[in-house]
Amino acid sequence: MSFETISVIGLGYIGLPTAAMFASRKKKVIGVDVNQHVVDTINQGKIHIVEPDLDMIVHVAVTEGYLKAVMSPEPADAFLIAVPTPFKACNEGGIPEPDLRYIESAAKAIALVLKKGDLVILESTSPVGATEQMADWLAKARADLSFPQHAGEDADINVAHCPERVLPGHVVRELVENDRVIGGMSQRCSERSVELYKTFVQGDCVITNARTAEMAKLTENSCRDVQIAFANELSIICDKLDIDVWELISLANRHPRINILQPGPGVGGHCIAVDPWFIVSKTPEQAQLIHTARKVNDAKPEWVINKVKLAIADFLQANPSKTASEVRITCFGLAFKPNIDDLRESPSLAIAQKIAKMHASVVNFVEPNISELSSAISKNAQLVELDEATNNTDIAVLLVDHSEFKSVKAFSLGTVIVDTKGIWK
Ligand code: SAJ
Repeated sequence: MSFETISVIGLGYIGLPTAAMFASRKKKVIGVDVNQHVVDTINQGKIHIVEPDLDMIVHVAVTEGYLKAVMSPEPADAFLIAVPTPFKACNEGGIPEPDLRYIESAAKAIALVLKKGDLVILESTSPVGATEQMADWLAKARADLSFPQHAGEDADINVAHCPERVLPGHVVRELVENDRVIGGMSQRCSERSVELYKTFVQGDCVITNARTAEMAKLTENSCRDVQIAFANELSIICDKLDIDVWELISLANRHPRINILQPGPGVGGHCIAVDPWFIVSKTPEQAQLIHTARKVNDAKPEWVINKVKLAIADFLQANPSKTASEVRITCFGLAFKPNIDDLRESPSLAIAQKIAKMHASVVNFVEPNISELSSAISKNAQLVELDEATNNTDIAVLLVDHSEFKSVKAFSLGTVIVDTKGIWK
């Protein structure tokens, strides 16, 4: 049976591009989101997130009638769940547990409209066992239908985990080109999922089971987290030993089997700093290295703040006529990585805010990808243009390697630079 109507639950950074890709292949797509503003924006043919090329695809999909957004699920042949899986708050130093409440409410909402033959795919990054848990929620809500955990290949409803793996900023291309891991709860679940994704995916769709698919996604992001932690630890060691870490890494990377990542102010975003905890919380005894990497990366912002404190002390020593409140500080970059406007879970933003909080006068923030600071961010801080900032600062704190910053040639004499990305060294 082919998929005439496809529903995507959660129209965020993954759900909306995925919905748009199906719609661009002339499938009827019903996007579902609990946020009225998101639904209205999409139905006007616009988007509420920043992602290159997505605005155009959504505009065409909506105006041609292939994509519409609604607030509660309607019947469809396939449902893709792309809702957030944050972790629950925990005490400092504790191990955060994943919070599956959005998956649970999505499952309960689609259960109402499920019919025999439908396919349900969990795309949200999830701890091992979440797909089985979701299938149990569905089964509880619909005793009249059979599910793969009980009926296997003969189930009325097929269920799979197919994790998204696209890089923000390159989502449209990566959705089409990346390989997909397809973790069905039965062989038939996997085969039906492959059939669905082949609507637009040009990469390979590789079949496995749901638990392995869940772990594959967590493994990818944990691997990156561990590698970044290695680079961050190196940067701290090199600082102590008075060695330029960026030169060191570029030398080591000349070895044919070495590829060290880049240090920075910490690890941000909603994936790499989150997903490893899903492994650690499930297997705390076994996941020693992954846990340590998380701690190393989470500790980096505090290390940067200490560097800024030392820079202020150095500046005051060199300028004894000045008081602390006269020191002009500028933080360059607030986003969680270069050339995007996304400030969520950004170590750079956290550092900049902490500096503003501890400083006795207003701190300048430069972030070329946003036009204003929200009131929550602007406490003791103001957004300034790059040119204005470089000429009027005593302490320059480089937090993100945005392209605009790479062309900065020089600061006034005496400016103390704290460069977390190695572009102004
Ligand atoms: N970072 C460094 N040094 C580096 C590379 C990155 O400090 O050498 C930092 C970045 O500045 C940022 C954080 O790590 O703060 C994460 O950035 P990222 O570009 O590594 O990854 P994300 O979070 O944008 O996207 C990741 C991707 N996963 C992998 O590359 C394994 C993407 O493919 C996933 O789909 C995405 O997580 C996700 O949604 O899980």
